[in-house]
Amino acid sequence: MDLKTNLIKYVKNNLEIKKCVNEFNLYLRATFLECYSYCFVPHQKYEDELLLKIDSILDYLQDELNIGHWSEIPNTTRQAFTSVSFMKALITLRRGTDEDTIRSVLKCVDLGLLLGAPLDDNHDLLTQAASLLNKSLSTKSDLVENQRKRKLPSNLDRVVGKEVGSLNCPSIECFDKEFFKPRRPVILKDCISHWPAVTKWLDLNYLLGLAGSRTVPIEIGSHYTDENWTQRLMSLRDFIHRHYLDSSTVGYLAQHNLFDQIPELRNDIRVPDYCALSRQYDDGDDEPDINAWLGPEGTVSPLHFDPKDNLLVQVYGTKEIVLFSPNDSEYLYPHESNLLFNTAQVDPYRPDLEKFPKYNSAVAYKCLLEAGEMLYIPLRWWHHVTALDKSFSVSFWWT
Ligand SMILES: O=C(O)CCC(=O)C(=O)O
Repeated sequence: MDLKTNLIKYVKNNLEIKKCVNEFNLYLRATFLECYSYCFVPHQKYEDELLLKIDSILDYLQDELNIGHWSEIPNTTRQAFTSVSFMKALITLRRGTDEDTIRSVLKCVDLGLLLGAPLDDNHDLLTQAASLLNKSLSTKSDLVENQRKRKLPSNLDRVVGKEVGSLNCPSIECFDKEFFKPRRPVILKDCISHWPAVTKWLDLNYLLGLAGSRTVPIEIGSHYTDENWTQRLMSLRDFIHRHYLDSSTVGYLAQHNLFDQIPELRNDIRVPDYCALSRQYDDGDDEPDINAWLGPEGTVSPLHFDPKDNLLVQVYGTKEIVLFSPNDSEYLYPHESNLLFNTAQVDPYRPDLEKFPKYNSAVAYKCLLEAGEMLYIPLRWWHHVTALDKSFSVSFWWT
């Protein structure tokens, strides 16, 4: 059976794909319906013309997605992007199924996953489509050497502060009483030895085989407050070759929910039991927000805080981390802009005391987070994170 027929088999309710027509003006509506009927009731071959048309709909939607803050974009617009990306995949596959075409279709499906939103009745449509397309690509050209030798020296002794304590896999009750309730950071050891990721992810060829052709967002530049910092979409393979194995231009796959995008990788990790604890009375059982952080030595996440409790798990590599309590916020000089209100102006490694004199009153906590360990970062605690070598971390934000 051909790829297109297989993709169509994932559609549980094809009327839902059409529902997004309400998003469009008369002209786009007619264009959409033409493409739709071609996908589901194919008659003649005129893919090139239809591809131009479907691209015009995607361009229109992309403009809509770029207006205003991401959180204010209606879900229906994002769902429309999902439907149209899927249709573009179907139309493109009518042209042929050589490797280059499949790669371009996979890119289109990944953009649908990154910018769109799951449909209600066809929730896994794009995830399943991406997985099928990925499997049909050969991976023989991928083999790379797993070089992880280079390690930067730690600069933690530049920061005057207290060491964060550590415990070997404490009980949930102990963690709750000693750390979660009082909101105290701690390193938890020996909690992830059962994760398949601990061994599997050390082999880059495993990651490349599973996800080398998948499109992921990469932060380029030393850190997100830097002037030259930018974000780019690229295949995981290109990221690994250009910014990970060769780290002359630092690139960071940072704070990305890779595990919803590529569920095969989700099978390699487990949600820590500590995430069952809740500060809320009603819904303590939501899945945490799970994010991947993959990068070479030298990635820096500047001093910032997040609104949720966090377990930052170090699958491999070492990170050095400096933390401050929320009580010290005024000594850290948060940026005044709305966008960076949770990011400090002070750099704890090089504090400019003339500009930021109150920093002298801040109390720093610091630690090295090694492979196999997780750091509990209580909500609103400030943290500054530097990777000393090639590193893969997974963060679990919850409550
Ligand atoms: O590992 C990093 O670079 C930053 C992690 C982080 O900021 C987080 O998990 O909230």
